[in-house]
Amino acid sequence: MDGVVRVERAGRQSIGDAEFDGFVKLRPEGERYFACGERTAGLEKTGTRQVFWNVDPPAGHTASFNNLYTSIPFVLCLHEGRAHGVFYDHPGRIELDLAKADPGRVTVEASDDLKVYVLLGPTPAAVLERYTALTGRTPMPPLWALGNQQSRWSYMDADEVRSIAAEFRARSIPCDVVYLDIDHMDGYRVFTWSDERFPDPAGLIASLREDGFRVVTITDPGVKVDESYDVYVTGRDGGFFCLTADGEEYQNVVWPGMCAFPDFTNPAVREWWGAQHSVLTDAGVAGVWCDMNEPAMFVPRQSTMPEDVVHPGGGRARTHAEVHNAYGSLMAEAARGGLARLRPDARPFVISRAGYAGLQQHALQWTGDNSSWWEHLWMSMPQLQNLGLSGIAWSGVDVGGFFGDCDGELLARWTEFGIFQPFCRNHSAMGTARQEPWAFGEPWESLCRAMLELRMQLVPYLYTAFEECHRTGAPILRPLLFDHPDDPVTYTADDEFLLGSSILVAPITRPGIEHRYVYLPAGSWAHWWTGEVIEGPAHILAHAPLGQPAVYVRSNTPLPLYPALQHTGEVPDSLTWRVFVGGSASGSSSLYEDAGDGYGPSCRRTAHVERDGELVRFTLSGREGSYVPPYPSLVEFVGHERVEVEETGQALVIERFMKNAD
Ligand code: MIG
Repeated sequence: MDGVVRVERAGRQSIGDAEFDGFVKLRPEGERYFACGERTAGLEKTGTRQVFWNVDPPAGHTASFNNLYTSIPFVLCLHEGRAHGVFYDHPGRIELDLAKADPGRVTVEASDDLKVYVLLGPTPAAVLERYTALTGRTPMPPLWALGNQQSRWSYMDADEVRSIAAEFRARSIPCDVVYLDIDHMDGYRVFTWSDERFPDPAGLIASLREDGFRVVTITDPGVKVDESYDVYVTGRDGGFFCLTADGEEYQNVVWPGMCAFPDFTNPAVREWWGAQHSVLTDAGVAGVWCDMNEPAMFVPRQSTMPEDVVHPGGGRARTHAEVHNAYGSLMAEAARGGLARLRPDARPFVISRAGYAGLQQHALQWTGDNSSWWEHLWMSMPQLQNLGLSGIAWSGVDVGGFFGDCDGELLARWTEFGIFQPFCRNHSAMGTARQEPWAFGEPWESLCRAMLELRMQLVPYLYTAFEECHRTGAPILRPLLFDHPDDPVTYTADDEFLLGSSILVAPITRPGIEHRYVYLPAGSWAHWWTGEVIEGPAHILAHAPLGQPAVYVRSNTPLPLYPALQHTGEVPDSLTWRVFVGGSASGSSSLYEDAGDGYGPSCRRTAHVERDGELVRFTLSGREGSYVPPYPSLVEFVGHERVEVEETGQALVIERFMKNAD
């Protein structure tokens, strides 16, 4: 593969900008490290030791926790503005010392099966393109997956689900998806429905669908040991479960009680597991949520599978120690394959908690059980940025926090952040305060509504960013350093981020304050709420009262926006290119559109703004590709400068021109 070089186990080698002595990477002074997958603490990982071993961490993980649910042993290295990546490929335990023990070295501990690859730069974008060429790209999501999503452990029965959905519509709060957690099942038996609580899942899901909702259900890997349960019996008879070192079926306790665990390393097991999803798709379930797939065990408390458990693998047996970190990805792969076979015309939607490098091919990742703490709102930013730098671009944290009690201000601020996540879902644990957008009354409900409306406006912009990611591996929510590797100030600016390359977001993550420091890198930045233009690089103090998060857009760069729909199934009456006018630089952006699901035709247009003194020239290219969206395009100019607008694009209708000339 072009630009991907395997490192030899022994001997001195230089590969692009990187120098190795065997698997020891020699560190030039000043080289800095990022990525490493799902982490706590800040963006930069220079001078740390990183452990790669998937666990279900105890509740309330803090910055002192190292490894969480997924393991992606990939490091983005930056030195003097040039980037390269190093991928340590082995699905067992890996530990990396990133110049902690010795500032001159990066060292690795792993089994003999380890392979090491260098991904050449020189830009972070080139590194990510190569890394995802090697480990796989994020598939295109169905458009509905970009909408707002609502979950709770658990909405207990069909009536509660109906009433939650009805509240969203009655209160005009956008929502596309409702989740069913483990209580939809019969005694937590995976691929079953509770007769009492969900007597008619197909009827329920069909009526929600008429209101524009999709339903996603949870699945866990543990299969209840029960002679009268088909999934268990067929799994056992097929030899599909993991074994003890003595060759017995390996069993442990999870939600259903004593369980057996599928050996997802075996392709036949993945196929069998995938086929079980018909119980869900027959009822109209739109996607699946793979939980507990580290895998998590209850005995001993919060443990994982013992290392000597055997994965027969359909011929090539391996110990659990050898494949541990891959278990979650393999479960997600089985789910995705099942959905793709059961519904070949629909894009599969799979969420996973656990996984290994390459998980992005199979599923999006949510970051598991965070807490309703301001600290965890803060942590979400570096966490998602490092995931994005590690190939996992489709990601999100539980909005409002999972454990503990949220409150109105925390939910409002979390939603101000959450709408900029590639995956935007509010989820919370049993026994905690309810945190649906209306749970805390006013003004919080209106603040959440306004933010979710903004999310819906951003859908065309986000969808285009997803398509770029799908094609090139570029993260959607990305650190500033991804676009500005020449500017070392961006290396530490981890409490703000870019969404695509045109929008910068700097959330407030403390209660009671409405100002914060923001770093704007090179370029000309317009404030979303006032249109005021600031030339970067600049350190500024932003005023961000509730309802007006600090959001900046590259000026003269057209942003494609929808009206604020209630769900993505509504057909917008138009698409608007909003241009924040300011500065002299020109700007371009593209728009990707298709039917929003399936694998049919698509189209792309490019919008371009040029400045010529007071003149603003907007041009819109014709469509490349045969998809024709069912709505016209408009252009809207926002700004404080005195400008003249020249109309040159053919398909262009200028509807609004907000000129604030005085
Ligand atoms: O042991 O299914 O991270 O999102 O709500 C807890 C119940 C199991 C953990 C998941 C969480 C989910 C919960 N699950």
